[in-house]
Amino acid sequence: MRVVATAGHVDHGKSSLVLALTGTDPDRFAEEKRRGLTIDLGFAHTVLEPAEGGPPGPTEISFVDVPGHVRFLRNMLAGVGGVDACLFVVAATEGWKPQSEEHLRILELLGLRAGIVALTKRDLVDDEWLEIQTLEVLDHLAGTFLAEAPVVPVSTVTGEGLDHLRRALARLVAATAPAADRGRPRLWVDRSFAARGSGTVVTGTLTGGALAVEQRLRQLPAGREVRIRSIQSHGTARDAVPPGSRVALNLGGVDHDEIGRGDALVVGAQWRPTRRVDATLDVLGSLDHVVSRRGAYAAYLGSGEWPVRLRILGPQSLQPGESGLVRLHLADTLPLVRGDRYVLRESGRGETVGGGTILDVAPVLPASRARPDASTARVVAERGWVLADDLAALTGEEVAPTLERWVVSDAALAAAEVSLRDRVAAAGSLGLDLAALDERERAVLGTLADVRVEGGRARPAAARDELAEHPVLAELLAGGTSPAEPAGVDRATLRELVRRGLVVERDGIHFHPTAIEAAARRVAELLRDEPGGITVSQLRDALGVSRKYALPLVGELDARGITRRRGDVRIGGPRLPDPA
Ligand SMILES: Nc1nc2c(ncn2[C@@H]2O[C@H](COP(=O)(O)OP(=O)(O)O)[C@@H](O)[C@H]2O)c(=O)[nH]1
Ligand SMILES: [Mg+2]
Repeated sequence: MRVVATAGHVDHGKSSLVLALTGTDPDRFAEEKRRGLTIDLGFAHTVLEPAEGGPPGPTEISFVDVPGHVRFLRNMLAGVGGVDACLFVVAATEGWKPQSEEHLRILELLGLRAGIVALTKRDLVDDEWLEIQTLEVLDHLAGTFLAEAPVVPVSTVTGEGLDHLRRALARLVAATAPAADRGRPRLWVDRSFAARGSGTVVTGTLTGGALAVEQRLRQLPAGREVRIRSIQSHGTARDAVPPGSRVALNLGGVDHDEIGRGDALVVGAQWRPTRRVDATLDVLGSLDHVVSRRGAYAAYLGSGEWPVRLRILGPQSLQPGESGLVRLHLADTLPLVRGDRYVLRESGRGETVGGGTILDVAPVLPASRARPDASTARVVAERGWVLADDLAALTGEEVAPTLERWVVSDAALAAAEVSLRDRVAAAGSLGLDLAALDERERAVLGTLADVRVEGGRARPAAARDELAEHPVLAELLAGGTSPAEPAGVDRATLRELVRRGLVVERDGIHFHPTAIEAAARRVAELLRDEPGGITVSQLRDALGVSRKYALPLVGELDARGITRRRGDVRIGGPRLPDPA
C-alpha cells in the first residue's frame, strides 16, 4: 500500500481528481462542501487495476488530499509527512500560481522524491493554451524533484486523461521503494475523533515499523501510555499493519479530546524524546530578508506545528538561498530521530523560511561549539561513551557495540586504557580493587592483555609470566604459618615477589599470602568465642607456631586492619573476616 498526497493551488481541481480516481469525495465536512473548498485533510483510497504499460497486479493507493488555500497551509503540512509520492495538480486554465510554488518548495524541503503532475481542467482549454501552460509548468519544475515527472493533462468532467493518470500512478508507486521497516514504528496523528461505541480513534500515515493490536504505545508530547484496541486500514479491520499504511487506531487509555493532530505514538523504549535538536536549514532563495535568531518561528515536524526558538550555529544569520546549521529549541517533547525533515515558518510574517533535516536529537556540545553533521561517528565522538540502545534511538541506526553494551569512540577508549594501566601500575602488588571501578572501566580492563584480573583485583599480567610460578612460592605455601627461610632465591627476586604481593614479608619473615588469610580466619574464630580480645600467646597456641612467627603474623594482621591492639589484647579490626 502506498500513500500519495495531493498538492497545488486552491481550486485547481485536487479534490475533484481524488474523487474521480477513488470514488470518494475527500471533502468531508459540510462547510467544505458548502464553500467548495478543502479546509482540512481528506482521505480516500482505491485499488488501481493492472493496466497495459503498468505494473502487474493491483496497486493499493491511499490519497491524502490537502487544502491549497494559503490560510490552511498548516493542514497541508500535517498531511504530507510520511507519504511516498505526490500528485501535483496545476489547472491548465490558470497555470502556475503562488501555492503551486509554495507547495513545491515544501515538498522539496520535506525530502519528497517522487510525483506526478496533473494538468487539470483540460476540457476548458484549447490545445494551444494547454501547450503554453505545459511549457510554463515544466519551466517551474526544472531543477526540482519533479523535473522528470510525467505531466498528464486530465479532465474530471470528460474523463480525458484519467486512465493515463491511473497507469502513471501505478508505475510511479511500483518504482518507489516501499516505506522502510526499521522496527521502530511512529504514527503522527492527523485526526482524532470519538467513534460511536468504540471510544477514541486516531488516524495517520504509519512509518518506520509495524503496529499490532494490543500493543502499548506512548503518546507524545503528553507522555501518556495508550493501548491499541483495534486497527483499521482502508476500511478493513486488521490485526497488524505494515509501515507505509494509512491507519486508524482505536485506542484505550485516552479520551478523544486528549489526543489529536500533531501527537505522535511510538514504542516508548525505542525513542529518546527531545526538546532540543540540531539540524540543517536551507533558506528559500525567494526570501527577501536574512534569517536570524530574531523572530517567532514555528517548525512543522510530523503532523504538528511547534513553536521553536532558533539559534544559528556559526554565523549570526543566513542569507536567502543559503544553507546552514541551526539549533531548534522546542516547547514540547517530541520523539524525533536523525533524518527527520522539517519546514520552518515565521509565524509573524506568515511565510515559509526554509526547512531541513534533523542531525542530532540530543546535542551534547554548547551551541557555540556545535558543528553537527549526519554521521554516527560524530555522535559517538562527541559523547565518548554511548549505550548501543541509546545510539540506535538517537540515530535510527543499529550500531554493533564496541564493548559490552557500549559504543565507544577511539579517543575515549584509548584514554580509558591509559588511565587504567596507570591505576593498575600504581596499585602495585596489592592489585587494583575492581569494586572501585565503574561498569565501563571494568569492561575496558577485561580487554587489556597486559592486565590480569583475579579474585576481584587487577594486576599487571607480567607478574604471573615472570614470577608467579617461582618454586619458592610452593615452598612458602607448604610452610603455612611457620615457613622456613626461603632458599634458592636471590634478594632482588624476593623483593620483587613481595612487591607484587606474591609473598608477604613482615619483620624479616616471608609468608605465602594464604598463611595470612589462614591466620585471619583463625583469629576470627577465636574472637567469636572471646569477643573481649585475645593475647598473642593465645593466637600462638591456636596456630601452633612459635613466638618467632606469632609476632610477625599479628603485626601483619594489625597492619591490614584485621586486628587492632587494645592494651595487651587484640580485638577485631574493620577488615576482620567472618568466622568460617
Ligand atoms: N471543467 C472542469 N472543472 C473542474 C475540473 N476539475 C475540477 N473542476 C472544478 O474546479 C473547482 C475546484 O475543484 P476542487 O477539486 O475543489 O479544487 P481543489 O481546491 O484543488 O481541491 C470545482 O468547481 C470543480 O468542479 C475539470 O477537470 N474540469
Ligand atoms: Mg480541495
